[in-house]
Amino acid sequence: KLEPSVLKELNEAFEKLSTSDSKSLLKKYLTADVFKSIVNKKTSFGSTLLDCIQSGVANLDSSVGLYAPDTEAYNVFAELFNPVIEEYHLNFTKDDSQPPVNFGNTNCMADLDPKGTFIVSTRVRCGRSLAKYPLNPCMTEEHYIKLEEEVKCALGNLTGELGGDYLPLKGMSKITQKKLIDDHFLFAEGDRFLQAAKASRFWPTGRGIFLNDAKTFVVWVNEEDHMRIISLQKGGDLGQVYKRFVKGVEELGSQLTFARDERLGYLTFCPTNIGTGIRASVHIKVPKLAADESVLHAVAKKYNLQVRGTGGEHTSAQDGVYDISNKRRLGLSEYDVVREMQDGIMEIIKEEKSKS
Ligand code: ADP
Ligand code: CIR
Repeated sequence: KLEPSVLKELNEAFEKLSTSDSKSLLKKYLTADVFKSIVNKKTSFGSTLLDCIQSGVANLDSSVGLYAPDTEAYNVFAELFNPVIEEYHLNFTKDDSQPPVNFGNTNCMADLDPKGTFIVSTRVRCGRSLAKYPLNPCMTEEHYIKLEEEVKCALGNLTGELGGDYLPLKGMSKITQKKLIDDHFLFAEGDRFLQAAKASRFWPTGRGIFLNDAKTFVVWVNEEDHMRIISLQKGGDLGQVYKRFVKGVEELGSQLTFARDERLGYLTFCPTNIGTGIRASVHIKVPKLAADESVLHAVAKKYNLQVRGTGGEHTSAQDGVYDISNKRRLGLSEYDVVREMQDGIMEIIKEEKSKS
């Protein structure tokens, strides 16, 4: 049932990947046996294995290299997704299940740096898909337009601290766009990993950003995921950031139905974002630990944290500012995910202070 041309491309892709020196999880887990067992499968959306792996094959420097072209792909291509998920989310096995949603007591998150010595800013975001729309590679131009309209309407109902304006990317001046990116509010453009995954079709149609008046609550529409819900502010007060985040997610969740799987939790385009969808990060300066970046990475790993550059994923640090966040988002509750980041950052600050 697979078109011969797709099968040919898949065989070539597998050959390219397996003879490469790619360090991606895709290469590690797409063994000859797994390939053989899933190469002919298709989801009811018509997605093939090629749709899952094409980004990692085109970009051999991918760390993961795998995307879910539709929510069914997690199941249909489970033999590949499961081991990738297990390693990325630090031991979430195929027999494990995401616990029920639990944001916990929002008063329990702290100010991680009350004197403002280390932390420049704090951000908590989650990825969400809307259950009634397909994911990026299966979306039509009309889907993008309708989804944007629906989310815009929900955002328009936010009031008080969360109230603000939606700015579509279409028609936005390059100057405004660049400023929003430089200020860390807006997603970047032209991500080659997403482009190769067919996630950037019809760009900029349907894409945009919502900002509350204080610019502390942000929602991205139709970038990598249907929605990214974000709370951020200067300094290290994770307590304030988390409270606002939970409020925003709950208010939007009362108006929109998010795609959720019983075992895998919230479903997103990238398998690294499933479960809670949460990445809680600080922009932090730890010059002593970062004197040798491999030391910083090793310390972060000890606390289940991930280090990124100042401009986000696949960027480098500017002026010694690193983005450090929780790595896993699946297998533990929302509260525990953010606690993992809080506890780890406190330890990192302790280690920085103790270095002479
Ligand atoms: P995501 O967080 O959505 O997975 P990125 O890693 O690309 O995606 O980051 C998106 C944007 O968020 C980038 O501009 C990045 O600099 C910004 N960002 C991440 N963490 C923080 C933070 N703690 N404070 C300010 N900006 C941040
Ligand atoms: C990659 O594989 O490098 C890209 N597709 C992005 C993967 C997401 N990375 C992450 O650590 N969350």
